Amino acid sequence: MNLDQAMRLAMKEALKGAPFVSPNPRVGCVILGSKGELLSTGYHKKFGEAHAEVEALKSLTFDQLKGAHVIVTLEPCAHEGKTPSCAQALARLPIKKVTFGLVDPNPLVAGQGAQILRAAGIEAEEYQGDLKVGLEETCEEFLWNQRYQKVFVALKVAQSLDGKIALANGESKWITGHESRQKVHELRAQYDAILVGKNTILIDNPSLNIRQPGIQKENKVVILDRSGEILKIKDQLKIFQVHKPENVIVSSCPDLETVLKEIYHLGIRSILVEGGGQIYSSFISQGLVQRLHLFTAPIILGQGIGWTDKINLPHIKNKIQVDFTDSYVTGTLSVTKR
Ligand code: AOF
Ligand code: ZN
Repeated sequence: MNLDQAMRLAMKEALKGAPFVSPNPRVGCVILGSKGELLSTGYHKKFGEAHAEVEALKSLTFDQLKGAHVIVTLEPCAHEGKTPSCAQALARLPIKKVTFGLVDPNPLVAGQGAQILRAAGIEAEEYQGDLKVGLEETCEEFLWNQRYQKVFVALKVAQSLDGKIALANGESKWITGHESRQKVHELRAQYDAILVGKNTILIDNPSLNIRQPGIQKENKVVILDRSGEILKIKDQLKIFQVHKPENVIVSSCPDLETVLKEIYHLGIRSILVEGGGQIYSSFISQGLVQRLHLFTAPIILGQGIGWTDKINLPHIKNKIQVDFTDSYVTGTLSVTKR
C-alpha cells in the first residue's frame, strides 16, 4: 500500500468518528509494516476516549512494529490531555516513520508532536501530496475553531432545480428523496447543533432530531426568534416535545455574529443551518458560511421561495464565489412531457 492509499484510508477511518468526537478533531490512523503491508487501522471514536493512533496500535505487538510506518491524518498530540500523549506513546516503539496529514494547530501540539518523535529517532514528516485539501476537510470544524475561535457554520439546503426551497404558500415538505433525507440525519449528527429561524418552526413544525439507526445522539437546536412568538406556543410545537429543555436554545438577538459568539460560549463549536430562506440569505450575505451542503431534487417549483431571495447584490462584481472541492455536475436533463 502506498502513502496516498494509506492516507486515503486513514481519512475514511477518521470520518467514522464524525458524530461523537466534537470538539475534538476527526482523526484516523493506518499502520503499515516494514514491507508496506497493511497492519492495522484506527480512529478517534469519542470525545474523551482513545486517540486514533492508540486505537490503531492496540492490536499490534512490539515486534510487528519494527520498521513500521504510521500514517495519521493529524500530527500526533504532544500533550497529556484527557488521554496520554500519542507522540510520547509512539516514541517508545520501534517504528521507523510517522507521516501526518496536517500540523495540529492546537497550541499544546503545533509541531511539538513531531519534535518528540524526531528526538526519539523516528522520522516525522508532514504529508505534502494531493490529499491535502481532503485532509483539511476531514477536520475542518476543528481547524476553524482553533484558528479563529469561532463557530463553524454549514448550510444544509434542499432545493428544486430552479433553486426554490418552498412554494409561495410555504409548502415545502419532501422536496428531496429518501436518500438525501437519510444523509441529512448523518449531517445533523456531525454538527454540534442545528440552527433555524422561527418561520421554519411555525410553518413546518419540525422535530429536528437525529433519526438514523446506529447514531444514538441527542442534538441541540438553536432557534432565532426576535419576536418571542415561539415560546408562547411551546405546547403546540414538536421541537419542545422531542428535545430536552436544555437542548433547545431560543435566541432573540437580531445580530447573527452576536448569536454565534453566544453559542460558542455555550460550547457549541459547529452548526448546521437548516432554514428558512431569510436565515440562509442572512448568513450568506454576511459572509458567515464555511460549508454548503446542497441537495437538489429533479423538480421545478416555479414561483416560490428561494434560499437566496433576500441576498441583494449591487453589482455583478459583488457575486459570491463558492469553491467546489467535490465534483459539481452540470448537464442536460430529460424533462418528461405529459
Ligand atoms: C491525536 N489523535 O485522535 C486526536 C487528537 O483531551 P484529549 O487528550 O482527547 O486531547 C484533545 C486534543 O488532542 C485535541 O484538541 C487535538 O489537539 C488532539 N486530537 N490528536 O493525536 C487523535 N483526536
Ligand atoms: Zn493523541
